[in-house]
Amino acid sequence: MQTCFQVPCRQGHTKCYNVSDICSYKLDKFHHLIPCRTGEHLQSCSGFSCNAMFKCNMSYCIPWAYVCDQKYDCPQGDDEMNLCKVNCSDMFKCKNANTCLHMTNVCDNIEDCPLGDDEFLCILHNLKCPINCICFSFAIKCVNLLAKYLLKKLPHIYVHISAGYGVGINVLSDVFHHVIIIMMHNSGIANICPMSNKAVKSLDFGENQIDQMAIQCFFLPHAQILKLNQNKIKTIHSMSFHNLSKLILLNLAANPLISLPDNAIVSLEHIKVVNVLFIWFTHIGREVFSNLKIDFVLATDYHICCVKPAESTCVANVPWHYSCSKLLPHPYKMVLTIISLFFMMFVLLSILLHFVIRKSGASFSITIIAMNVNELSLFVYYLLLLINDSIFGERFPLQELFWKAGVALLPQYWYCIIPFRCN
Ligand SMILES: [Ca+2]
Ligand SMILES: [Ca+2]
Repeated sequence: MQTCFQVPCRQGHTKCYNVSDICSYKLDKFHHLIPCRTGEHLQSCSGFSCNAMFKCNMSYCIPWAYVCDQKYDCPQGDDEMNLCKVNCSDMFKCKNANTCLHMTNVCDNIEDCPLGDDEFLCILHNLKCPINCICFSFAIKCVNLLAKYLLKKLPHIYVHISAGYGVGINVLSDVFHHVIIIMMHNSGIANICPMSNKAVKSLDFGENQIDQMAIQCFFLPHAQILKLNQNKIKTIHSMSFHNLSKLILLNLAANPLISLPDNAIVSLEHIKVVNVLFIWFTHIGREVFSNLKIDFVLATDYHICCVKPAESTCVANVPWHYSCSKLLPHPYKMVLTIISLFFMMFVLLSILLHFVIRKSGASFSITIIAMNVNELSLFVYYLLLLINDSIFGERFPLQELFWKAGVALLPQYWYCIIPFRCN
């Protein structure tokens, strides 16, 4: 059993306090009173004088940090009373504190306020807003900006540039080091690779002329939103979206993309929303979303909904008659095959019987045989579907367009187009 060498909080208890803790009010990180949780060390303090602490009226002592912190610490609340109504007349009042600073302490490169707010806006002091831009505090918005007006580093954290002339992606590394939100849509940008910035969280490069997504294009370790919609991107490489580990939203809508390979976005471990609206893919990798916890897939082409994770929402609805697994949906395949076989046998038998017990003229024979051959051709058509189904198997939904355009369908195509039989 632990022996108490100091003053025990309660008689017979092991919890103790030092003599220096007497009448000293302190809270731990859970806002519990220490060292004696029930305050035995704060009794009989009315006549106690405080050493470098604030003395509550007729009571214990509290650290100065607890004074005017908008929480009542003294028994009568005098730590949050009159002395907190400080009015710094002709002086600078610090945020969340009762400190008044002389104006010579403001913007002197020394943080005098507890939160450093006396130095916060000084970086904008004497800063000239570039021509064709509007500046407000740390925000800058430019229209028809010429690159020659961006010659020095600027401290803005919100940057909106539209229709810039000669203003390339290099502004991120050369000018706006501290940018957190950058909007450069419709700025005539043709190339964004390589792009590096450690601060930026949201990037909008929509409606530009970007056509290439190079390997290892980005180094944006804090980026959460990346908009590349309405560009001219045709191909995404397997490592195009590396070093975007915090990305939550990727917008690729309305790009002339045709392929989304297996490893296109798997490195985006925090991705929640993928926007591929107005893109019609000819190839989608079955594993394109593997191990990703996507919430929303925004798509126009419903084929991508066939590979989304089960728990995520896909905006394009898969048509009711369409199977996400095979060309011939499993429950109907056997029934269709049996019916087709039955009709084939029936038709063959009908032709055979007609030859065996023929009683009518030649024209009637031709009509009967032609009708039966026509019926037989439908069975051949179904047979071709069955063969293709076994060739593509589970991959069919992702290769439907390839199938429609490829040799696999050619026999069916000619088979359909000659007698105008198929839709
Ligand atoms: Ca307080
Ligand atoms: Ca200062």
